[in-house]
Amino acid sequence: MSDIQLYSYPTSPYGQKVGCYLKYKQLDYRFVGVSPLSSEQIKFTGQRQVPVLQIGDEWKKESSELGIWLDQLFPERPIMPNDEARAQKIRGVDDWISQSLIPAMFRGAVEWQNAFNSIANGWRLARTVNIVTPLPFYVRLIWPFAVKRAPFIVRMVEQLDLNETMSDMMFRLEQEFVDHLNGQDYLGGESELSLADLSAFPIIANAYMTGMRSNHFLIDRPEIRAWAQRVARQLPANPLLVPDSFIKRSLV
Ligand SMILES: N[C@@H](CCC(=O)N[C@@H](CS)C(=O)NCC(=O)O)C(=O)O
Repeated sequence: MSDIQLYSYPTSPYGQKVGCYLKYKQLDYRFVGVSPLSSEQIKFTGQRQVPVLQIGDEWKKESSELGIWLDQLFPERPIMPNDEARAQKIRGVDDWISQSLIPAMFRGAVEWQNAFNSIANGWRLARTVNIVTPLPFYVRLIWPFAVKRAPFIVRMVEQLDLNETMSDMMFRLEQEFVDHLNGQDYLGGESELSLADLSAFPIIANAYMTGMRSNHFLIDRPEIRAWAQRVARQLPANPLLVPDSFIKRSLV
């Protein structure tokens, strides 16, 4: 029986990052869905932020720190380079993912480009959450509208430059992603996969793999799709935190 538990919403991009670290490192763990309404499953932490990782009697939060913690405890299949300069670079790319790429994805949930698609996607996400922590029907119904007002999402989106249009922002991020590859196979200009690739993978692949209605920005760019396929080949067929039946498309 595994002594590692990952507490998260299945839809949290930060939780999905940690899921990818665990899956790449081939560690046996238990996923515990956290109720977004009560957070009761993580009451023992005295706070509401997910993901939380518990190993034995110890728990920690902050997704990137969790990856580094896992690498220290389980050095097999490392995700951080030993070399300090390269590790710093990976941390820098990971910060860009957490502070630019993920908030941009949340902006899409707040600033609807196509109301029909956004509502359909919101209901799909509510169904995903409902699998692990059942939600009352009316909560599922209002989910796409409630997400628009969720305080942590509003706070995250407010940190972006909202004078930049959504399409300009997506175009800029696409270019920045390619720049972070620097013509090499993996982020940070690395020839081997690292924490940064595993952090970015679910953000890039989730909407595509779960069949969301969207433009699938980033993944449509050939260099980024080729990168996503390289990463996907090193992960199980379902690298996300959703049941296998939610996977509608494969990258490989
Ligand atoms: N910096 C944190 C961000 C985590 C985060 O924003 N989690 C969101 C879910 S995606 C959350 O728990 N929001 C609820 C809250 O903060 O009350 C990390 O990398 O783990």
